[in-house]
Amino acid sequence: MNATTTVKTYRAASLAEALASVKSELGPEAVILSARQIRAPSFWGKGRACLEVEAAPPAYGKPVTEKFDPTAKAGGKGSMDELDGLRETVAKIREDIRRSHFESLRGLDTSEQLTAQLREDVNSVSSALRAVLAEAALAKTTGLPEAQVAVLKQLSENGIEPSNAESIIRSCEHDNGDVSTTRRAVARFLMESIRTALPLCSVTQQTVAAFVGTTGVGKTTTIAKIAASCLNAGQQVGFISTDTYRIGALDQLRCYAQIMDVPMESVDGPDTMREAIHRLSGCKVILIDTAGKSPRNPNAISELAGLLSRDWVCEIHLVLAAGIGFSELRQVVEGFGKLRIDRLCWTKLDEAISFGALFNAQLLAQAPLSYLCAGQKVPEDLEAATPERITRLLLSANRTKR
Ligand SMILES: Nc1nc2c(ncn2[C@@H]2O[C@H](COP(=O)(O)OP(=O)(O)OP(=O)(O)O)[C@@H](O)[C@H]2O)c(=O)[nH]1
Ligand SMILES: [Mg+2]
Repeated sequence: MNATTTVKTYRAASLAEALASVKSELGPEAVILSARQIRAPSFWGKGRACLEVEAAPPAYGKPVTEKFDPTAKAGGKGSMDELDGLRETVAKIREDIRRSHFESLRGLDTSEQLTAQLREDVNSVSSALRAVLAEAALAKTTGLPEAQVAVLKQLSENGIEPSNAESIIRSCEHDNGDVSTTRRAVARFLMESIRTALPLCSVTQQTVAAFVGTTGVGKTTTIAKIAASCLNAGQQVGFISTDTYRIGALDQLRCYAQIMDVPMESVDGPDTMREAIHRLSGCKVILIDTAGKSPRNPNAISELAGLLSRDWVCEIHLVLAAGIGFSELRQVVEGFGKLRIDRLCWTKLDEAISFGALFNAQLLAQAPLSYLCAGQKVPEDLEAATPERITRLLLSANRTKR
């Protein structure tokens, strides 16, 4: 063991042994300053591996409070009290950290374990600190009270665009309550502002619904799920596919049509569309599947608009995957907006880590939500959107934080 003025260095074969020496010499309140694995110097060369722990008596590093007179500068009694309060808090945090580390480090025998434990502790402290700083920054920029800032932060973390999240908080009736009171107020507000559409299985007149969106979002799969729900409700269903040039696309829908015994037509232009709808006139619900399009291709969208003439098509559902980011969402809503979107149909909720897009899209597209799909299984993974379910999703924690 080497001793300097206050800090002492202990070397031992294991951490437990080193800590025992620290405790017996400096007492149970000793402060552990560092611990590392070294090779003890030896006459024969590198020497054997051992642990080196630096420790100090409990008073080490404490501020010299007695001689410090803050009133000598500025602030008077108030700031002195504040400083005392701060000092107490810092001392308490340091004591908490020391205690928890002394106990948790006692059981660790190798420097790898020690390093891993310390890294974990540092990570958790720094993420807690980052969260506090983010809330403090939000409180400063918005001027909102603490409870509202906490809920605002949660809405933003769940993907609701920050300015939308702030509008939600400001639009709610608050009585400056705690976080749970604020959450309830936000939930009430969301329930009132989220608009959902009647599911197709409950339509009373013939309805022709087209499903549009980018490639691979789940249009065809969702159509099959909706068809099954309509058949279950006793509705006659028909399919129309406009995806005639892509290899396999027709077969995918045809396969569902055969399994469910649903009539299917394929069309390649406005004239054949009219004839197909006419041939399916016995069906209460006609579901049109379209090929995935890029919102940045205005020609493709115009072609689609020509095919989905409002003379025949009653509802256009924009199919969106729940994990979509805000800037992409804006592009998609803008691009497909030329078709005049009537409904927003959501897929891949099972893959999304946050659900704010559901709210952002409603604002951007000014259209109600129709369906929510959370899986690949046909027909099970489909539910009609309701304000209650969407509110619960919006107020749930971001999945990376669960
Ligand atoms: N995880 C998950 N996968 C889904 C969901 N809906 C559809 N899929 C899957 O997404 C993939 C694409 O689905 P499709 O229905 O072919 O998508 P599409 O929009 O018709 O694709 P294109 O016609 O090529 O534009 C398939 O593997 C589906 O099983 C969902 O809710 N969750
Ligand atoms: Mg498809």
